Amino acid sequence: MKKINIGIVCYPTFGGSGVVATELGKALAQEGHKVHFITYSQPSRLDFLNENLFYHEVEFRSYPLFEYPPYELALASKMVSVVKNEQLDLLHVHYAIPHASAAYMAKQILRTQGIEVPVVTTLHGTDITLVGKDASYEPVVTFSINQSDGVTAVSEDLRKETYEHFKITREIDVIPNFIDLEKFKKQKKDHFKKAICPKDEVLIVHTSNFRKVKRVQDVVQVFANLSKVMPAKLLMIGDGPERSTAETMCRELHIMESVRFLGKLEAVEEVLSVADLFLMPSEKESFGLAALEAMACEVPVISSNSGGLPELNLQGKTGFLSNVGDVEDMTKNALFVLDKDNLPGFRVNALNRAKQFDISRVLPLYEQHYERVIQIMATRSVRQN
Ligand code: GMT
Repeated sequence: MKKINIGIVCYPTFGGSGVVATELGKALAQEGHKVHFITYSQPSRLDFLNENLFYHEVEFRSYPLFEYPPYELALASKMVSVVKNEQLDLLHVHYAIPHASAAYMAKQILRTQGIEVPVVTTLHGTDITLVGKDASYEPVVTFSINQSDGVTAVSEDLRKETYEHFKITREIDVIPNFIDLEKFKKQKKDHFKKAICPKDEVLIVHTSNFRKVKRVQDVVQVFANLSKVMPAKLLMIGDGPERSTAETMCRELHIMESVRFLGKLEAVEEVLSVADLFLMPSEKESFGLAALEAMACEVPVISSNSGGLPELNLQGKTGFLSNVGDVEDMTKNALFVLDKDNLPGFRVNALNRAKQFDISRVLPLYEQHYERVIQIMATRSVRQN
C-alpha cells in the first residue's frame, strides 16, 4: 500500500482500546506510514522511538463556568489543526465516545476550508455494549457511526451487537485485535517464579481494570476453590474501582497470604511468562485482549463465554468457557487444565491460537480498510467536481 499520513485518536490509558490503538500506530510507523497520535496525554505504550511517530497533546483549559470542561471540542479543534498542518490522509478514531463525534465535527469544519478527510471508527466494546447504548449517548453514537467513512469492530459478536442495539445503515468490518509475538512471548524467569511460588505452587494470573464488568469477585472465588485442592498463588494485575472489594473478599476467605495485588504494570509479559493459568470471568468482553496476551505467553485461559470470548478462547483446546458467574464450572475446568498431564497440551494450543492473531496477519487488514476508504472518498470528490 502507498504510505500515508494517519491521525490516531484514542484513550492514552492502560485500557484495551488504547493499547490496540498504540500498538497499531507503532506497527504502521514501522511499515513506513506517518502516524500522528492525538490524545490528552502520551499513550502508555508509546515507549518507542521512530521517525514516523508523532504525538499531539490535546490541551483543554478549565474555566470556573465549566463544571465539565468540553474535552470533545478541544479534541475536534486539535484534529482540525493536525489534519491541516500535517496533511493527514485519514483519521482513525478508537472507541466511539466521544472520538467518533469529535471526528465528525472536525471533518465538517475542515470541509468548510476545502479539506476532505476520511474518518475510520473502531468500536472496541463498552462504547457499544455498556456506555454507548445508554440513552444519554445513543443518538450521538448512532449518528457518528453512520457518518464515519469506515467502521470496524474487534469481533463478530461486537459487530452483531452494534447492529442489534443501534440503527446502523452502513457496513461494519470485523478486524480482530492482534498481538506482537516478538514482545509477548514466554521468557525465562525462573528466579521470579521461585520467588512467588517457593513451594512450586501453581500460579494463577488475572489482569484487568477492576471494573464491575470484569467480575473480579469470581476470580477470587475460583482461586479460593482451587487453593483448597492444590497449593496455588494468585497475582492480580491492574487497578480500579473493584480492587478493594476483591481485597476484602480475600481477607474474609483467609487467602490473602496466597494473593498479591500488583497494581498497574508496564511489563505484563514478564508476569505472564511464569503463569500457569489466566482467569477472565467477565460479564462482557468484546474480544478479551488480556486473554490473548496470556495465550501468547503460553498460558491457557479459563473465561466466561460472554461477547467475543468464544472467538478467541477455544473450548477444551486453549482453555474453557463457562456461563457468566458459574464459578463452580470454572473451578472444575481450571483443575482439569492444571492437571500436570493436561497443562503442556493446553499451553501449546494457547500459543498456536495466539499465532493466528499475530500483528503481521492483522495489520494488512487495517491497511486494506484505509485504502478502500481513501479510494471511495477520492472517487466521490472527482464526481462532485
Ligand atoms: O475492558 C475494558 O473495560 C477496557 C476496554 C477499552 O476500551 O479499553 O476494553 C475493550 O476493548 C478491548 C480492545 O479492543 C477489548 O479487548 C476488550 O474486550 C473490551 N472490553 C470490553 O468489552 C469489556
